[in-house]
Parts: sequence; C-alpha cells; structure tokens
Amino acid sequence: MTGGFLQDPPRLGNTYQDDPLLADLLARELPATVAAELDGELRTLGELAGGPLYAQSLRERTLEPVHTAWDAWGRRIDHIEVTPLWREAQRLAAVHGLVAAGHEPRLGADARTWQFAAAYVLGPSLDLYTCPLAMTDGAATTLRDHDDPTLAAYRARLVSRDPAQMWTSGQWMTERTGGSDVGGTETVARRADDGRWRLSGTKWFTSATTAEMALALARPEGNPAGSGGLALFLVETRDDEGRLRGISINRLKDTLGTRKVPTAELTLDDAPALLVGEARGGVRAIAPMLTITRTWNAVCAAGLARRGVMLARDYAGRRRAFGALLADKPLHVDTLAGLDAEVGGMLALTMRVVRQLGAAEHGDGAAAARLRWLTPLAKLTTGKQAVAVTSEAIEACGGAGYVEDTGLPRLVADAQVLPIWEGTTDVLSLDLLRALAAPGAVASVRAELAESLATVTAPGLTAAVEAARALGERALGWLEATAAAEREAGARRFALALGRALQLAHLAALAQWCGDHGRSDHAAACALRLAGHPCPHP
Ligand code: MFK
Repeated sequence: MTGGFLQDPPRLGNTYQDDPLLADLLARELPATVAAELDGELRTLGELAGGPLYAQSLRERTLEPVHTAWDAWGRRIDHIEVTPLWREAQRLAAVHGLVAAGHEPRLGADARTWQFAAAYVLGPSLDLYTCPLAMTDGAATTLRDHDDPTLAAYRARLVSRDPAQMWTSGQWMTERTGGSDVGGTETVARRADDGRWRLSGTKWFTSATTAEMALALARPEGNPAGSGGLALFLVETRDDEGRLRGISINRLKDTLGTRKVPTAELTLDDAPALLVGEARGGVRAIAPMLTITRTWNAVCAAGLARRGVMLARDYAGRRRAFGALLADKPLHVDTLAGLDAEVGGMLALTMRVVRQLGAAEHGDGAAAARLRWLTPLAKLTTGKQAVAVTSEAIEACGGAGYVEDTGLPRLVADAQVLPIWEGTTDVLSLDLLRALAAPGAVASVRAELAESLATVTAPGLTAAVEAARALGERALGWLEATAAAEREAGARRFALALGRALQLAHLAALAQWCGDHGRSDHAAACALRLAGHPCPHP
C-alpha cells in the first residue's frame, strides 16, 4: 500500500473562454455582429479542444501512422493508416471550415480572422492535423490566382465544408539536394507527345503524405539549373481505385516530434502532373503557398505555446510544494507571467499578420506590401518563442513535465518543428532582408510601429511604448547603417529584435483599446512585462 499522496494532473477548461486576450483582440478587430457570431463558434471549438479532443489525444498518445508498403499477395499498396484522432480532425476541419472559412466571400476581409481564430483555438487539440490544413489552404490560395477550370475544380475540393468532398493537399518541395535551397531540385518534368506532363525524382520530405493531391516543384526537361528553371505542378496522388499514380512511398520519417504526421520520402516515377501556370518561375508561383503556410505556422506556434501555459497554470493551482500551492509562490507566479507575456506578444503579432492577409486579399495594396515582410518576421519570431515557452511550460510541471505518459513532453517535441517547417529562422531572416530591400519597405516598417504606438496615450503604458520605439529604432538603425553585402551575419539578431519591437507595439495598442473599452487588463500586463524584458530571446 502506497501513501495517500497523489499528484493531480493538469486539466483544460474551455480553451477559448480561458484566453481573454484572443477575445479582446477579436472584439477590437471585428464588427460587433461578426464578433458575436464568431464568439459562439469559438465557444463550441474551445469546449471541444479542452474536453473530448484533448482526452482523445491523451488516450491515443502512443498511436502513430502506419505505412504498409505491400499487401499479402505481393501488390505494392503504400497504404498509410492514420490515427483515429486524425480521422476525426479531417471531419471537424471540413465541418468547421478551418480551410473554407478563409476563402468564403461572406465575411470579406474578416474571413481570415475568423478562420485563424478557429485554427488557433482548435488546432492544439488536433495532433498536428493543422499541417495538412496549412498546406491545403496554401494550395487553395495558390490555385485561386489561375483562371483554369480544371484547377478550379481541384480548388473546390480543398475549400469544401463537406467531409466526404474535402481533399487535402501536400507541398512537395524538399529534396536531398535542396532543402531550404530549393533551386537544387532534381525532379524532372517530361512532356509526352500527348502534351501531358510526368514527374520523376525523389522528394525527401513530404508532410501529411495521405493528401489526395500535392503542389510540387520540378524542372521541365531542358530548363536551366537553379530555381528559375523550376515549374509548379499539381499531382493527383491516387487513381479511382485508390492506387498511387507513379508514386511510391519509401518510408515514413522517424521524427523527433509531429509523430502523428505521416512524413514520407517519395519516389516519383513518371507520376502524371498538371502544369500550374508557366513552365518556369515555380518558386514565384508557389510563393502564395509559402505565405499561407508560414501564417499557419505562426498561428500554430501561438496556439501550442498557449496550450503549454494553460496546462502549467492549471497545474500551479493543484500542485502543493513547500507548504503552499505553486500558484501562491511569488517566483512561480512571476515565471508564469513571463510565459503569458510571450504568448500575448505572439498572438498580437500573428493576428496582425492575419488581419493584413485578409485586407490584402480584398484589394488593399499597402497591406499586401506589408505582408511581404510581416509574414516571415512573424513566422520566425513565433517559431523560436514556441520552443522556449513550451520548454518552460513543461519545466513548470517539474519532473511530470518530462514524463512521456503525462502527454506534456509532446508539447516541446512538436514545437521544435515550428522554427524548421516552412523555412528555418536563418532562411527567413534572409528572406526578411530581401523583402526589406524593396522600395518603401523600411518606411512601411517605421509606419507600422508609429501607427500602433500613436494610439497609445495611457501613462501606465509608457514603458511599453518606449521599449518598442527604442528596440525598433535600434534594429532599423543597424539595417540602415550596414551595407547590404555586410548584413547577413546580423540578420537573425535584427529579425528577432524587430519581431519583439512589433509585438510590444501591437500589445501596447491593444492594451490602450482594452482600457478605453472596459475590457481585460491582460494585454497591458503582457506589454509591460515584455517591456521589462525586451530581449528577443525569451
Ligand atoms: C502548423 C502548420 C505549419 C505548416 C506545415 C507545413 C508542412 C510542410 C513542410 C514543408 O514542406 S517544409 C518545406 C518548406 N520549404 C521552404 O519553406 C523553403 C525555404 N526556402 C526559402 O524560402 C528560400 O528563400 C527560397 C526557396 C524561396 C529561395 O529560393 P530562390 O529561388 O533562391 O529565391 P529567389 O530567387 O529569392 O525568389 C524567386 C522568386 O520567388 C522571386 O520572384 P521573381 O522571380 O519575380 O524575382 C522572389 O521574389 C519570389 N519569392 C521568394 N520568396 C518569396 C517570394 N515571393 C513572395 N514571398 C516569398 N516569401
């Protein structure tokens, strides 16, 4: 018989209702009728996320996708069986429009806010099903720009709300020769006499390989080396009888985290494909997909970090040590406040990107120009923060946080992919520099900071305003004082400092609005906390 002392596991409530910062942001950004309608939807999703889905994900902790290459009779089948929660996630994603909502005209420029608020609330309980959703959304956005009825029919599948109709899409870029450096792609596209294209080569990382289609880069025969010689293709993965079309799955990757995502190495052997756009300029053609998947990455980073803080905070209300609850220990409370502030900054910056995306897609040219540098900035900043915050969150649960069957270590293992997927921190820091080299781009960064800070007048927020201004000016001052050819080594430090400055500025503006409108003081607490710790590495 053991002693009577048992540890109480951390629990989740309604993950939307327990997140006042999101509600404050949405109340500020959306028309009242849209905010009220979305509030109802998010309550439903928050209940699902904190209740049955979280319980299912803990129950299924050890289940993983299984690849069966051959059937008992020697036929190559390459079947991938995903986990039950992934199957449920597919249904929920369709029904709740996690892709579709962002593309529906009904909400105009608010559509993306609706979609990504839903993804932020539900995503952390979907066992990384957000990965295929991100790529699906990216593909739907890329195909939208092409006036072609065949491509439009594929796109209709991607944005369907009917689980029986909705398809997901992969994004096949990465090869052994070219990970970040996509120009090294070796996959060849050959055009047969009948005009049809076929792809041959090896794709070294394909995430969510159960997708019904993929957008892939390949080099049409005779095209020059380098990224300019690549073209974009649509591959429908299986035929009417479910057989892969010129594709074989070599193996699933044995990854650190994202264990529920069937990430595979593929061989393409004359796989039939449709050309998307022209037979060159594939990187430029796939850029809309990168913008969308990088936005999803930031949303999921904020969601996963919030999940970690929610669990750590709940645990602090249950765990007694040294004669008191952790929640009554000033040092622990201070640690949690620091994590809360990081997530606040992540959410404020990410939702800014989401708002600009919605505006850009509805004709706002200035928003489109800002998005070009805001997207890599938000992606790289939040990716780093997600790892740091989830690491601290599991530490806040002590040894339990390090024990696999509490489900807590998965947070940090999954978060670790976020600075890597869709462009590493260094690659995106360089992308940011390229984006800021465009005429007017640095001025638009200054305007972004100044416009947010100009709204902040409350004396209690002065420290946040001053910290944002000083950090922003220091970063931009470095950029302007450094010759373009000399900037590379400082690119990451510049990017993280600028990301922090913008997080502070957007939090301060939100805090001001909340103060003026009788909302929570959550944004103010986050802004002041970050102002006291302006170091971009949390
Ligand atoms: C939780 C959910 C998260 C999402 C999950 C998704 C899972 C999927 C996992 C993956 O597939 S991860 C693999 C993702 N791979 C990458 O993100 C590649 C990272 N590397 C880069 O981003 C490089 O910067 C890049 C490949 C784009 C560099 O290629 P290039 O050809 O050397 O770039 P270049 O010459 O700068 O750009 C070519 C054209 O594309 C230019 O246009 P022009 O031809 O008109 O001059 C660029 O302006 C344009 N371009 C490049 N990046 C762009 C862009 N346009 C808009 N936005 C961008 N970000």
